[in-house]
Amino acid sequence: MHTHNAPKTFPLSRLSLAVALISLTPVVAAEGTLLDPISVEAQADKAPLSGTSTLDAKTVQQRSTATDDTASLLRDVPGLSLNGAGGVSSLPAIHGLADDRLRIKLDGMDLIATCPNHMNPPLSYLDPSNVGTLQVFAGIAPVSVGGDSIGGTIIAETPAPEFAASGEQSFVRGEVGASYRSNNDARGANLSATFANEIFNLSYSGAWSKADNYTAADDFKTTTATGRPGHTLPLDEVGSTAYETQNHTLGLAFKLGEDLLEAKLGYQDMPEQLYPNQRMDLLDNTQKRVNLRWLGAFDWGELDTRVYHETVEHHMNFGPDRRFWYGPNSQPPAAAAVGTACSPIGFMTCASGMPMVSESDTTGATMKAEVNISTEDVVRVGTEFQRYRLDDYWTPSGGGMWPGTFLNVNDGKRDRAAVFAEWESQISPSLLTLIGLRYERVTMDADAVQGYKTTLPAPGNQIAEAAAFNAQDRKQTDNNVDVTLLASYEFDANFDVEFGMARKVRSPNLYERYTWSTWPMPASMNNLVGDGNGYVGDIDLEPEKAHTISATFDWHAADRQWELKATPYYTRVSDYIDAVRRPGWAPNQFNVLQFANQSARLYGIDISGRMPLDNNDWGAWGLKGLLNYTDGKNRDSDDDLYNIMPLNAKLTLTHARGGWNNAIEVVMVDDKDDVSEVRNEIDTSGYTLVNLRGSHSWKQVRIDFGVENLFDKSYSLPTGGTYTGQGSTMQLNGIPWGIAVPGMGRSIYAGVNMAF
Ligand SMILES: [Cu+2]
Repeated sequence: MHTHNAPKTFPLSRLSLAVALISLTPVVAAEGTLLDPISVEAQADKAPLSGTSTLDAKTVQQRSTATDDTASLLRDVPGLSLNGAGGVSSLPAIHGLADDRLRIKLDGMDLIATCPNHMNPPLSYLDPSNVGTLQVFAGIAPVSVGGDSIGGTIIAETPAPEFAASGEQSFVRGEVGASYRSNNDARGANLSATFANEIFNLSYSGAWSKADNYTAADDFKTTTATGRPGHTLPLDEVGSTAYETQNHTLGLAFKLGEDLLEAKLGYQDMPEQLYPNQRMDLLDNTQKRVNLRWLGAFDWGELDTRVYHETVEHHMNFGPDRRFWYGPNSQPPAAAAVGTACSPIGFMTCASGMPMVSESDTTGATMKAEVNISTEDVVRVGTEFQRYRLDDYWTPSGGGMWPGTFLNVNDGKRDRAAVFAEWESQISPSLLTLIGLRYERVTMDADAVQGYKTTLPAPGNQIAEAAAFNAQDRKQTDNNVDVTLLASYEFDANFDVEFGMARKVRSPNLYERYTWSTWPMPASMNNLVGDGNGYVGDIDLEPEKAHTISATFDWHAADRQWELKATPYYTRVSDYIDAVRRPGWAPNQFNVLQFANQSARLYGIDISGRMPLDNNDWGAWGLKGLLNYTDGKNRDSDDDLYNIMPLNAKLTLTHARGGWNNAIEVVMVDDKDDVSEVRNEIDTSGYTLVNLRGSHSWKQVRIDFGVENLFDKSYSLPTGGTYTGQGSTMQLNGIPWGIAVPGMGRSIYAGVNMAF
């Protein structure tokens, strides 16, 4: 296989603190077999230093059958956890920092979630079956892969274009696959096809998936998991967790000597993604993107140039579980369409719906040069531009939400311009250093707003608050400077240390600065974290500034047959954007909160290791382990930070023999009792889950199967937010408070992939 792309365009393989690289596309190797991804092996010998960890690709391949949520493929990365959201949109958190605090790039594009609940984060546009590589900088991300973020970086790429080897014939290749998961009746199908000769590559990949609501474990029935007495959903069914989505990518690439010219078109049509921890459901998301790239090779190094454009149209309203709430034994009328007005009938109450629209337009350009100054020194310089426009508006419906259109963010503007330089130096055979500097200017603005009503009387003080917002100067310019210092030292063949320190800055997003209404109904529509509260923005928010120190201690066999890594870290964030109370705040209920700059600190440690156990007649046996601990505090209020994953560990027994790759996983999570008081975050109990995974590969076919949550253990998601998936969600406290989102009960999955 010829990949022009993978390791070459990613220059930091020699040094990068706590990098995990996952390569999970079942790429078709030259012989036409479904082998392990080539780039993992290529990466392994290019990653001699300790902090670079490469996940076992087979494990992750198996996982891609078990999920439609690409972020969940990262579950085994040390230091990473997932904040629950919709079924295909969970938000990765690295060392306690999530969402916009991380830099997440998809094929080099910095995509922005266009939704007041961030329902469409970057990884939701990538189907697991179309992932080429996923790279995680869990420690300190170099300035060349960071920017406008204070935590780690995730770099997701679709498969790199392949070309026929010199003198060889053109080829057509592809793969088709299907999967099924029992718990939520999730069905998926994927297809990819490539035609290529020596200089030209045309590729298509598409995937579709659909799932019903999932169910919690059996014994949840006795505790009324979903907390709505009389509701006709079975008591173990977790409301508002169904989804359906399809993603398509069309690629064209030309290999011109050592240069690569690439065009990728992406399209997503997501008709439905319901949300168990938001008050609204995604009822349509359409994304279109164009991405052009030129990768040029020169005597002095290489130049990577990219321009991209993306449009998103995002619609929310009530999905089926919110639209009606029932008396005993009632059923929803078949004819009731979402969005139409209706009135109470008998026991049944019917919500009139609330249409919400978010539209955005993103244009970006990046240029990055890697210059080989000498055999020991590499310099990377680059520049990035991004222009983002957002309209967020809610057309009239009933219940006080009329007669006009509510402008939540009106012509929001967020523009970034950045330059960076970094110098990587092999000072001695055992010492490698990297220093980087980045300057970024973020300019933001928004136009005047109005509520549903512009004449008195109007609910929620909307007229006065709109007037106050409109009277303010709304333009903001932030000048952000990032600095990173990294060093790696190889003590001997069995022990390496990497050390890093960084200053990183993130400007607020448009929802944090420009949402303006304290009326509980609109405020509760603006919620980026899934805790059920309402949020109000502040134009004068300052950018978050994080100072981090981190190290990785890496003990290993000379050939890495076994290894043990520990990464402790400490981050202090000034002007951390947290929430503070507003008048009327009370415990044990949902509240309207105000975004505010606070001081925060996070620290913790990740420990990971693996070792071979035995190689006998039954196959090769091994053990892998992972432990994560994070503690986060607001230093101003002494409150705990929201959505910090409690102490957790995972032990995996692995087995390989012939085409077989199998695993038994034990996932252990501690009680969550360090919770955010201001957000009335919910405690969750500890739990242990067991998963079984199996896989067999033949020459052209691979099957994956397994059981997740084998013992059907009932548990609540520690970072899944608050359950708001049913009922009268328009009233801030019209739904019961204090229920965490239940985790999925036992699920059996199976999938097949066939190469042609
Ligand atoms: Cu949304």
